[in-house]
Amino acid sequence: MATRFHIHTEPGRGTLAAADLTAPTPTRSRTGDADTAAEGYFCLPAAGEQVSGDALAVAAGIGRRDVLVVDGLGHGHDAAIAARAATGSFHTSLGLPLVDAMRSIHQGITGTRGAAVALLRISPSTVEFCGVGNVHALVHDGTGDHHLLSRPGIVGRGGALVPAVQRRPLTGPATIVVHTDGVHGQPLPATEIVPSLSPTLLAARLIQRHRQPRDDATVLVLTTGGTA
Ligand SMILES: [Mn+2]
Repeated sequence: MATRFHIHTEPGRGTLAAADLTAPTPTRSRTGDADTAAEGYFCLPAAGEQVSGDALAVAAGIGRRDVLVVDGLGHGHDAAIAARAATGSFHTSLGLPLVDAMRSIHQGITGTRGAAVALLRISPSTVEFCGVGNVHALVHDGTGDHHLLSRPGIVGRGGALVPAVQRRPLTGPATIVVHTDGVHGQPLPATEIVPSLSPTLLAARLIQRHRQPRDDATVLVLTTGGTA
């Protein structure tokens, strides 16, 4: 039996519906904002492909979530190998500052075709972002909409990487959207972020409206309760 059911309909645009099936004792109570910290995502392969060369991971720790969104160069099997290698390196570098975690992923996937990578560390009061290549992130909170900027480059290719971290304080509840360039080639316009939707429905709405079928497509939506 579903524990939550969400439905959203717009005239002429169809209906989105999602059912959540959750275990009786959610592990997310460890994050410190148990009632409002949630995630929803879609990760789809390019049209005609069996596997997606994008991947994502969310690791919940004490008072924070660590997030990876990776877009293996191109699409298909070899892109998926790069994305899987990045996911493995992400999990072994969870305790590190984001810049060091990015460098560790860079080393870990050298020899693959390379990837665009975004790392986020989200607590109720702050979001940190470290991105290299075309993965976009946007924070919507009470103060407005804020794009988080990636540096150009390819993780796993070439010499030393020079990643940088952007920090944003969060004032109250926030909705954070991270997406690869298979969902809108550019950063999504802030007007597309509808924070009243559940994370799963918002992710569904974004991928339904903005997916570019020739590429793998990933959108991840995270909500946070803030410090209030
Ligand atoms: Mn892509």
